[in-house]
Amino acid sequence: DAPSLAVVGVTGAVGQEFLSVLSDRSFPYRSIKMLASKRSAGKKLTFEDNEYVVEELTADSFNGVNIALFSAGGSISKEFGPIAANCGSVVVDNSSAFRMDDGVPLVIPEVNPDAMSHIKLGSGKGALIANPNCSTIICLMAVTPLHQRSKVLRMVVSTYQAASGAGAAAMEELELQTREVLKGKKPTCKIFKQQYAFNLFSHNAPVLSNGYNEEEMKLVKETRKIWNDKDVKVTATCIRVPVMRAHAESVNLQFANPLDEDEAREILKKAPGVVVIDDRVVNNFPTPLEVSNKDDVAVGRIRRDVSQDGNYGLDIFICGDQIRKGAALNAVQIAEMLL
Ligand code: 2RA
Repeated sequence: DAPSLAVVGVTGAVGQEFLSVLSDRSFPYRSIKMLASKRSAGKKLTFEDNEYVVEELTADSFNGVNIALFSAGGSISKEFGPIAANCGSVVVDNSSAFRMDDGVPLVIPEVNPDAMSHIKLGSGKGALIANPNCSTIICLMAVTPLHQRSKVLRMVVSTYQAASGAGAAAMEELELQTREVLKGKKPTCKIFKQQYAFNLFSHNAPVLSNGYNEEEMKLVKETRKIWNDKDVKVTATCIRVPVMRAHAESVNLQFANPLDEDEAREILKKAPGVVVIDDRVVNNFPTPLEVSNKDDVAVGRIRRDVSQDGNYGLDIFICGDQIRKGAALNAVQIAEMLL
């Protein structure tokens, strides 16, 4: 029979998108618990014509829960993910807390479904499954089908990341700043220390001793884990841009064997969860607005890398909705694989 669900962090941007995706995809459930911090407990919300009261997340929240979707930050996942798993729940965690842990599958259903094939609902045994970082999901949705045809030796990624990746408050601040700047007023800078409207800046994640920020190293490490390829060379530069909810990524690829652009385009046209927007004549290529609130990742600017010999290199440009496929949709698709 249908599983009992829990949504942890239900009042956040991704938590709300979990509910939208569950409903859009008619995900079957026997019951659903809306969980959030003490601050949000008591709030009422309507889901599929039923009214729910948000409950405070506690160690007792997971009794009888079969699948728990988490998106409440790494510290909440670290504290309550194992508690839920020990209660027998299968946890799908959108935070970075467990992504690189051995034994925790890091899954994009269209890319590496086998990584979680050993996890079964109803076995009574709980489990942790990690949702990859949004920029990793969006990138690998397009690159993996190419990698499966001709092994990628090196990938260079430049990201243009939306406000939504920093949460609903960042989206609100981007809008507020835009209005303020247009009125000639000093922009309110609470979420980011600098002006965001009409500006862009290096991603706000902490910078590590090697000069990369955590967001860039997620792309490097998660790609190697998802592809189960510890040798693939990946480098990344992640930038925050004044766009609401969809990331854009420029990707340069070096292959072990030749892969020409026409073949690449045909592969991508057939790739699950991918749409090709690549019309040079009218200069029509993926944009964040075009993919916002949609499931598919869009790819274009597919061209041979002229800096490499023959057909050993390709450049492509990818856009994907950060809240949807970059987080909530991917997590719900993982949950669907448990049914
Ligand atoms: C960002 N990837 O866009 C992060 C969100 N998880 O900032």
